[in-house]
Amino acid sequence: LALAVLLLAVRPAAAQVASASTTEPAPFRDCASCPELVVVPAGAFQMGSTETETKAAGLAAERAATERPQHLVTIARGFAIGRKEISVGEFAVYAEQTGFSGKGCWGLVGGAWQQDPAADWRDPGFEVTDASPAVCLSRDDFAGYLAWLSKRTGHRYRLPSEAEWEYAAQLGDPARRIVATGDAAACGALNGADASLRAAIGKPWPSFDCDDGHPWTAPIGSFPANALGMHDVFGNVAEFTADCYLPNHLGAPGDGSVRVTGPACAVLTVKGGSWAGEPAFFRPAFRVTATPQVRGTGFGARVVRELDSPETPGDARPVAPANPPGGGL
Ligand SMILES: [Ca+2]
Repeated sequence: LALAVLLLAVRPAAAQVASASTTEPAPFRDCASCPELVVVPAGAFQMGSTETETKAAGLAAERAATERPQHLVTIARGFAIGRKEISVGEFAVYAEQTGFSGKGCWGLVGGAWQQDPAADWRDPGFEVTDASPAVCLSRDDFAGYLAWLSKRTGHRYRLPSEAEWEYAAQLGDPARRIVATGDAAACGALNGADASLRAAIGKPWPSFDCDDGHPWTAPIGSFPANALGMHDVFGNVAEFTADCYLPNHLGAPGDGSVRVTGPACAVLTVKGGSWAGEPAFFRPAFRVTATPQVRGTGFGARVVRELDSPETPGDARPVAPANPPGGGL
């Protein structure tokens, strides 16, 4: 009887916690070498930034204008998103099975971005392991990986729309902790441009005044997860979205769908800032551009996997702790 009373007393509180978006859900995945996923519930948010936010961040006025106007976006259907950025180990399974090859990559050398025709995702110009985020891959390269993953699992994998990415970034950091992160705390929160990068390139660079231990990419998941269980949303690698880039949010869709300008995008929107990103970049609303074919050491991606029903992962398996991502089939 005492136990029953206790359960009755506890149940309402537990239900409340489970329904709160800040509860970190259990990750799942569709196969042992597939990316780990977390669920992003349906909801609505204000996309873009306010003048107060960009002024406080010290963002240049012309960049700030790209984040406006702020507008309401309703995400009617929940989706699953990568718990971490796509890793070298995960991409290697695809590359081995399909014979993928692609060389040539933009890297930061001595404080300037330079194209290295010999660099690729296995050898981007700094040391990487299976646990590193996959870089030196274009949006088109990742599209091939996502199509292969969809065929292999029977689920629809794709890049997030810009709105989906920004929604997950906001929902994962409801207190805007990252936005408020200053020089002292930044190096424990994310892999951005820092003292170790300045030392590695031997040149001044806009950066945090602290050392996060990673001049280039950090192994995925090295920094704390957000409230949705996602790691490295800000920093590490900037992430491709499916959206064609437009210079501001005028006329942007209100339903979270992909923004398109024609049959193919000339330029895409990239989100999140990278290891080379300066402090003002690490905000949900920040956006930069890339062409669909460009490969760079600061560009990577995170998967979206559509849910079979609005909030359930379907037949996916929970993640076994002894089975790390990219650890083989
Ligand atoms: Ca860093």
